[in-house]
Amino acid sequence: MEARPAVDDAALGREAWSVLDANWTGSATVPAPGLYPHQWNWDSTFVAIGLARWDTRRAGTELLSLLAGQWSTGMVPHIVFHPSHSDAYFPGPSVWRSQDHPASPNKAITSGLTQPPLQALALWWVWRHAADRAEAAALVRRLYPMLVAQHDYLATTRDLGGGGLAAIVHPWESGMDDSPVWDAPLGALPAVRYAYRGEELPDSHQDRYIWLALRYRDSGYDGAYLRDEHPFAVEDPMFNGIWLASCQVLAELAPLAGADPGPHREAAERIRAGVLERLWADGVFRARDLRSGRLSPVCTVGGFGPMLDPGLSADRVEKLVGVLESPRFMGAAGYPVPSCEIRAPQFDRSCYWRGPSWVNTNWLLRRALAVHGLTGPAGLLGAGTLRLVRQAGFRECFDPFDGSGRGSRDFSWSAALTLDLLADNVDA
Ligand code: 9WN
Repeated sequence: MEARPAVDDAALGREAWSVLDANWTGSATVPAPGLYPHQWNWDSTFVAIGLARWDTRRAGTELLSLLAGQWSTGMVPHIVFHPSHSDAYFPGPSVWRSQDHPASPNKAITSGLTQPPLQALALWWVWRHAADRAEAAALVRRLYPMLVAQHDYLATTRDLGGGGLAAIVHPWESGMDDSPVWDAPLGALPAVRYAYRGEELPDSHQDRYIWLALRYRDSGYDGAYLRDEHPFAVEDPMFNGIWLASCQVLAELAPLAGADPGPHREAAERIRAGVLERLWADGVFRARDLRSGRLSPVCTVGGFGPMLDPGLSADRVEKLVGVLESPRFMGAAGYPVPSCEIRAPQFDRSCYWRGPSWVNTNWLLRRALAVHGLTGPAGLLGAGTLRLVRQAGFRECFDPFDGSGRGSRDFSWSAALTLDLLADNVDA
């Protein structure tokens, strides 16, 4: 464990603000200095959640700048590029070539993939916690039609399995890039080589990531190609759990925008039926590979995503909480919540989404517990997360056994969500 002086809440909050200020471009917060110099979809959205109680205007600017990258199909891209750093991250604009696509926005350069649709939940969080109610209501009116378009895109173009769920077409769309859940679908791809930064690398997941992105780009980011030919299509429980929760809060926000909440409630019911019918197996939710028809054998933090649904039945919640608190996850770790079940052969305590704990998934699980009235476990999860950042700093992720920091330093969502957790309010 890295030595770091323990800090009190006020000092921790000040440190969080200084990270967010250093990573602020004037219209968005980049995930971390150096490694990630652009605006990422769910990173920015977690930042807006963290800012919600403290700065309505800046939270709104964060969401608006992300949605300035929205395509006319409704797709909200996973990266909005910062024009002056275009070569600083690979794959950059020259790989995605968004400007060549008629549906991409004129004023933003973006990737061609999306990430979990968390924006409606963030908007609701801002609206719910805003000190300035009028400003928040104006933000809701402005963003609502964009979020409706995003949800329509998922319901039409991404329901590749025909069961009411959205499929991701690349591991990057999950936000959990190297999760062992993608090992089987990636392993089923043909052996591919891509000269990464001029070097000929052995066949690796990185080659496959780029190969998949290029195939989709070369189809013209075409929906029919995704349905009929694209070799990676997975129904992920976290992506769909976030979508379900976003539909539910859009129903609450709709009247503020003068719209009918009914279609959002119906969408939530369809997704709930889909996750129960297609993703539930052996007491947890598992990702479904649409190309092989198989459910993932590995149980990961993503499997708790549908617990964000307040309508999930008490018996399923009880089973999920049993798994979460068991030695498969929190019961055998010193810190919450390992990203992969500890007993799985693929578990690796130090490798990104294959074992380490992350502040954003902890926040989502804390919220999931809170919506089911489980304030005790939710409070423990929040406190364990604060212990991580107090001891190791605002790192990208953390060793779940000893709490030491991994990946980037000064990571924005770790700082922003700390601000939310410091409010010490287990909120449903
Ligand atoms: C690819 C920015 C992003 C996060 C993801 C995380 C990582 C990118 C990468 O960084 O993904 O999108 O280069 O590996 O896995 O969750 O949004 O922080």
